[in-house]
Amino acid sequence: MKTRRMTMAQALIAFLKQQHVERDGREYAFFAGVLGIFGHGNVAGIGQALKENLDFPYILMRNEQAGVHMAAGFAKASNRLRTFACTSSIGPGATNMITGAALATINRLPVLLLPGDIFARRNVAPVLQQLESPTTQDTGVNDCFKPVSRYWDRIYRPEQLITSLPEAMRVLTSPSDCGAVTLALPQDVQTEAFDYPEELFRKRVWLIRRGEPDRISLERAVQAICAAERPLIVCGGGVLMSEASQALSDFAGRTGVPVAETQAGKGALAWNHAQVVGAIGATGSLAANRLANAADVVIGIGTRYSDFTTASMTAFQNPNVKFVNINTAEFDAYKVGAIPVVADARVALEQLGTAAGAFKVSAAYAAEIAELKAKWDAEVDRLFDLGRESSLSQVSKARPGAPVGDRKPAQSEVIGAMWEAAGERDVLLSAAGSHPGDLHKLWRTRAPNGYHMEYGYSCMGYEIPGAMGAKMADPSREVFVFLGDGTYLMAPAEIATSVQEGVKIIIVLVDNGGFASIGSLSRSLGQGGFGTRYRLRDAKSGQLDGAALQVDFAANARSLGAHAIKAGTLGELKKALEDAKAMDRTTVIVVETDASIGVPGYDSWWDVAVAEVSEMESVREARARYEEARKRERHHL
Ligand SMILES: Cc1ncc(C[n+]2csc(CCOP(=O)(O)OP(=O)(O)O)c2C)c(N)n1
Ligand SMILES: [Mg+2]
Repeated sequence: MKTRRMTMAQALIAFLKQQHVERDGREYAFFAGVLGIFGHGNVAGIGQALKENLDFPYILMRNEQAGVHMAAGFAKASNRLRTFACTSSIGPGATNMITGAALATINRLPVLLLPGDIFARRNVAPVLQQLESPTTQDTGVNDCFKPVSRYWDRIYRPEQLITSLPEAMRVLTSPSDCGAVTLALPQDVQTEAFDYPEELFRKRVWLIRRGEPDRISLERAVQAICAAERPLIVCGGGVLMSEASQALSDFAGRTGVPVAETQAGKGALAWNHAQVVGAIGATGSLAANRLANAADVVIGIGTRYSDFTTASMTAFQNPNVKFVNINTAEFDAYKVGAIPVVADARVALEQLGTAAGAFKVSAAYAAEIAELKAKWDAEVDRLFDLGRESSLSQVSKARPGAPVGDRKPAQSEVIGAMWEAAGERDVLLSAAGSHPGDLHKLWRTRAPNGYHMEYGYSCMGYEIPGAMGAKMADPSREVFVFLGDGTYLMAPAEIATSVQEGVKIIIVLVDNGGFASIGSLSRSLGQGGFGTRYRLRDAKSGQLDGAALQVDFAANARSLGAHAIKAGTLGELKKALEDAKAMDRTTVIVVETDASIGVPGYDSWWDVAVAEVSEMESVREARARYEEARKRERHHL
């Protein structure tokens, strides 16, 4: 057997460079490089190996968590056909990646994490940053990755790579099991040499399978659909990951079945496709939620049925509702008591289309869908421009403000301005705050992957590195980031990384003086927004109810190397967006909004439990409303 003598870290990098995936006859290099931060736990091992492999890009991040977010954003925008590996030192550098690991696993995105680990040799323990245990020497902080990883291993001996790496690749390229893969790398073992078989470093192409449905399951699904009077498709992220937009468009177009979108599935079809009725669930459109309420057969495609999608199990009220689930993951296919079709979305939709033959929804149902869609489109027009009279509105009483030139814009108007500025293939990206709900309702996605919302973990801090990942996945698309002031203050640092790498993103930073999202949630729970506003601690009250905390966001962004623009009105915002498009580096537009003008809910509900007993009258009232609303929650068995 031909062998090559290398350190464990050198072998690992040499292996990663050779991994490719293949789908539909196209091949992709699976790893675009390594992201991370060096410390004593990886500089001598992985760091040395990377220095020897300068053709394999290494990107220095500001925070290890952001490295994982960037890898996840890149993987999501690449429909899981590509990703990055992430390296960290031991201890805090490693645990910084745990949040990123959870995000990737929850969103079913492949990321490879390579945290440094304590000495396998042990004679010098405890090393700097080592967690000691009086009960075992076989535990450390990297064990915390276990529940958030789809595959976890610790490489105690250099030859263990030979059996571990193929397992890691199997999971990373699995359409059903992918998520974070963690290989904990003891810092001494990274530097140890071994005679690795040459075969380990051959070019390897992993096929991304398009699983075929089981014949009987498909027959039963077709039977259920063809017997339906009010069918509804719930389009989840799996549709995008499978690149099944055309198949879905054909199926929906031919049968007339309306398509409601989850956060992850939004944009698989363009907003103006005749069957698209918009967002479903807690942050859903009136059209989708009305149709869901009465649907008799729900066809869930590539969806996890999160509580936002099911409006905490209240979205589907037809007593006879049945579910058909198309999913690559058996785990998701069996949810809500569905007829499970365990298969790739594109393949299943094509076969379903053929088997369903001439099935078409009734003329009455088609007319109802068209009417609801038209009403919803008018409502979005209204919310995009509250300055215009709201006569178009059939459904909401949100007040239009004063003339738009004189006042701070509402958040929905900021969304409208961004939508107007964005081109056909551009990307809107966000993750946490009040805007994911508003964007889910209002953004009019024009092209697949044009709407990039991380809403599995809804993680503040994903946005900037996630956007860098999306931009790197397709530099021809402009990436617009919608960012709250809260999120900005939590994690602005990767702006410096975007400048370092020349990866331009446009950040619209909405300054609304704190947490509009959790603030309004708190008020709805009777808690008056406590602890959600950015205010000075008042000397008299001892509470955070003093004057507004002043933060110069534009100066802050500028200090990190970004171009920054302040926009006071909607007109200034529109101008700033045009300027940002013309810029060649990351641009931050700071806009203050009027948080009192929100986007209403549309026949929706989200279960957030309210205190069962309280001294506060407002909380007792909220609890009574809560108990009433919960009565609509259903089991689907
Ligand atoms: C890392 C993390 N911590 C806490 C939360 C809970 N959370 C959700 S939205 C939010 C407030 C976000 O504030 P901001 O970015 O200003 O957006 P706004 O709510 O004002 O729209 C918080 C704290 C979260 N999603 N992620
Ligand atoms: Mg805010």
